[in-house]
Amino acid sequence: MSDDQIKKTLPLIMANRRAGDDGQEERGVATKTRAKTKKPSMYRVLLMNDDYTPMEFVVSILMNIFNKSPEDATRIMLSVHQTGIGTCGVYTFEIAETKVALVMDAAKRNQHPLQCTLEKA
Ligand code: TYC
Repeated sequence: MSDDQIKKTLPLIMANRRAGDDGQEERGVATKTRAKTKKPSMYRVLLMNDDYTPMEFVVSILMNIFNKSPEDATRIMLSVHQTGIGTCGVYTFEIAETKVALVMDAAKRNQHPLQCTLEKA
């Protein structure tokens, strides 16, 4: 670039900088950051004790639907057996609702009276 070209171009560059512009065409993209999503409400999925559902069935439910290890599944099942109720996990509403439906469906298909519900965490 010649000295003459620099003299002509520099004032334009400075004007663009003052305007907060990089000299490129505007595209209407919002660049201000702001929280656009709210934290979703969370729901506890609860398992109820009963006198008839086999312990092994409850452990398999906790492993297969709630992705628990055999050790955690056994611990949760025994806690429900001893106290009457226990938490399988805490999820967003749609996931909690789906897991409750999967448990109730498996219990029904296997003719066990196992009950599973959700509550707001
Ligand atoms: N109480 C059941 C039994 O003795 C076992 C059981 C545990 C059932 C947890 C339901 O959510 C439950 N076979």
